[in-house]
Amino acid sequence: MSHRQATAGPGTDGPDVRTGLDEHSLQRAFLDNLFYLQGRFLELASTNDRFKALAFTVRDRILHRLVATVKAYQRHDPRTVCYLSAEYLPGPHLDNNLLSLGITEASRRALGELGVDLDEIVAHEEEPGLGNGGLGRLAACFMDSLATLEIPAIGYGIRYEFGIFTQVIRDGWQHEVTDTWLRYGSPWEVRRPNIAHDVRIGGTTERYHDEAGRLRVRWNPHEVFRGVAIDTPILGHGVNTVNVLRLWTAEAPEALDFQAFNQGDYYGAVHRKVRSETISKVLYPNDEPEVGKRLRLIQQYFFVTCSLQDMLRILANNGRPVTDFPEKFAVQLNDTHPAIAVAELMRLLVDEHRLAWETAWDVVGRTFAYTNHTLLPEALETWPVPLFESVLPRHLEIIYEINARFLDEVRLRFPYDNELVQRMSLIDESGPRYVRMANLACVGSHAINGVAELHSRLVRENLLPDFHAMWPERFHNKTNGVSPRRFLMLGNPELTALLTRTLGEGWSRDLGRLRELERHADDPAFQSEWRDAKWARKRALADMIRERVGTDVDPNSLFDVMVKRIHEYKRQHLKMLHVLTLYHRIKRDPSANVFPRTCVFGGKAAPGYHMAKRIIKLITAVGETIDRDPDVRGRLKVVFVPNLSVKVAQWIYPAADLSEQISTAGKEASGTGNMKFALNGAVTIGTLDGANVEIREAVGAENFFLFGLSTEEVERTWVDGYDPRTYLGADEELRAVLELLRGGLFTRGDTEILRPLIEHLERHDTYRLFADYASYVQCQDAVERAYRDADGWTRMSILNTARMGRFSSDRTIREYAEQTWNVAPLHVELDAEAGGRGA
Ligand code: NBG
Repeated sequence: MSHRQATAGPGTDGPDVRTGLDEHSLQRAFLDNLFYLQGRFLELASTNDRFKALAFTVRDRILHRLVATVKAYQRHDPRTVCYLSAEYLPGPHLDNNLLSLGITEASRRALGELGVDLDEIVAHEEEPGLGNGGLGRLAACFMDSLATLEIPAIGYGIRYEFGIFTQVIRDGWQHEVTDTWLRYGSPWEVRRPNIAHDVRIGGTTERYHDEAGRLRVRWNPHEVFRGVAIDTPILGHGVNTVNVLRLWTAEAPEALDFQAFNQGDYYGAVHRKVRSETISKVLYPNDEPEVGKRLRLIQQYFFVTCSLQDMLRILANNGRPVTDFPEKFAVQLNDTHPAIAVAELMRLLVDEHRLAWETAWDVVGRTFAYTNHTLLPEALETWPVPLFESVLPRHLEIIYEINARFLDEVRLRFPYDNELVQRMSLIDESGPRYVRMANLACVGSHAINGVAELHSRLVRENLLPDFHAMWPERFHNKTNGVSPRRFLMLGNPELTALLTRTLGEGWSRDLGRLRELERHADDPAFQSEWRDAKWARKRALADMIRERVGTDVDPNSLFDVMVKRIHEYKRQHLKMLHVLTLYHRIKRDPSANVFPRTCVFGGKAAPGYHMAKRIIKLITAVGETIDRDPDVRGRLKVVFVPNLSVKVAQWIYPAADLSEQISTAGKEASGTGNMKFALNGAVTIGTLDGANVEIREAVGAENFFLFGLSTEEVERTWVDGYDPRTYLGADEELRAVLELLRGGLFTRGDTEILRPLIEHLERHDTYRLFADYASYVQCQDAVERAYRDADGWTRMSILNTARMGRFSSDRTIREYAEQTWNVAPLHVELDAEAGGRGA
């Protein structure tokens, strides 16, 4: 096939219409797509029509590079990273793809001539909310960095039809509305009906002897359905590499329908189809106990088996034996959600490819690496054995066999320790029996990592000490990072322009270059440009808040921001205790000199997490009361921005002066929002938790507001005993704040609404808010003093950005590539003949 055929479609008069990056080609392509793909012309086109026409224009250019990439991968057959993740939060694709292709301004001009506003089109895109928070967004940043670093990779996951719910605030409370990201279809997806794999569920197993007389196991499933691949291309920034995000959607196999149809069971066939499709229907919100969620286990197995079968297919296509699996693929388990992969690969290799157990186990051990993302005991996945057996009977047998061999090894190494054997067992037998997914992941992986220095140490010392004692060489740290393309360039055009003027082009791919900013930290002219950039973003956020929340915020006030999932360990309510302290000071003395502050909150609560929902109510209730209070209005403001998403967050990070990272020490594995804020020049107030520790080291203690107990001090409160009332007794301001809350002032006299929150704090205070309160308030007073000195604050802001280069996800991915995956970049050239001009 000639390249011309491949690049010039019908109705076009040259290859450039589909591949050209100049203004003219883009304009032609946009109009062509409007006309031939949607049957629309400009005057009648809706915003959605225009969005699609531009998206397809961009997609052509990306598919052009995808083809070049796949050809290169076929020619070189490189070792490939397979990232297994139940969640991805890529954000809207259009803006990022325009940026990666370097055609944002050309597109703006091309559309502008037609009277079409690029920003309006970009704002129209609905993002795939296929994740809960940090873990899913990290996976998306990793996909961005893998492509940008030209590393061959596939991101595997689930194409949920309904992603994370849409949050609406009604009467101050969170309500959940189903997500509709597919309402108009997604222009980025490429459906691959020929890439489909069978998925079996339930049933029984049976022993038999094969032709050679060897004992084998057959799985007779109760149900079979199918996973079909839907690819989303992920283009690297400024390179030609396009990797794919391959998400599986569940379908009924045609064969089954057909059989039922022949037997006259038409409705049965339809029901089976509907049941199959429910598997990839909806994303589970986290923070709720997993136990009993049969569908969730099926989802995990579903995407894992499809992905592993897909890797085996690729291996076979390349003419390589199954034993080459670990040479071809480095498979990363993003938390324990895909940990069933350890047993599934054993099943595929032993039962289907007929490898000997030992050979298969060697393949498995060289293939997988596991990342832990949480220390919260309630978030560690376990499955009740009866449930597990009913869904995956063969896997339970395999897990028993892995366990028997593994525990033999443990007994040999530590012969006198029976309790150790019980702790390390893949099966928890202390009460009702559970399968422990973290233990399975550890046993089946050659590398195990945490996501920040502190977290990795706590994983070694507190979470998995027995595994660390057994295999210290497997444990390591990979501190998280974030994509500077997504979280600096896209969200913060003014700062981006200033950085490019100062540093030259290309800094986002070599983020260490931000350090050169240090030279300008005290330069008044540069400081003034820096403040202008921040001001522009604060004004833009103020506009967004006016539009979405219907309230006015003053860009001259200190923007004090906390956006992340709502969780008690993250302590949004500690921030509220500070807000109430300021409120109390103003009420007590209306002439008190409090610097005007706008406290911006955002984040979703899991639908079943009632305390988190009450925290949202607390925030909105205080916000409303303040707005009604002439003493306080204009000096203190609390806003809750609904429905935090990647898209919304892109407006928020760049506008922040102060970043709130105030979790109880030892609870936040890493945090990545902390990095996004600091990269955009916000100064952090935070505890010594997660990656805060490393951020503080990087930016310098004098440019970071530290408060609160350390992890060790928090641990000591659990050993020595902790009584929140001691703190209450000793702190007059805290007492006053609690009285304010109790009195019903913020809930129009209703004293029941906030009671569970208050009572929990006074009786238990699991997350040690009272212990950290005084230190937090003092620290906030120091923040206020610092903020009054505009030059000093600007200097801190500049130094924060300047020293955040290490928190690019490019750095994280380089570390994984070199230390865990052993993969190398593969440069992709664009075929000149095919009409492309490489970026
Ligand atoms: C989250 C942690 C964050 C961390 C992200 C990404 C889960 C299970 N964990 O602290 O809470 O930044 O993972 O590593 O979502």
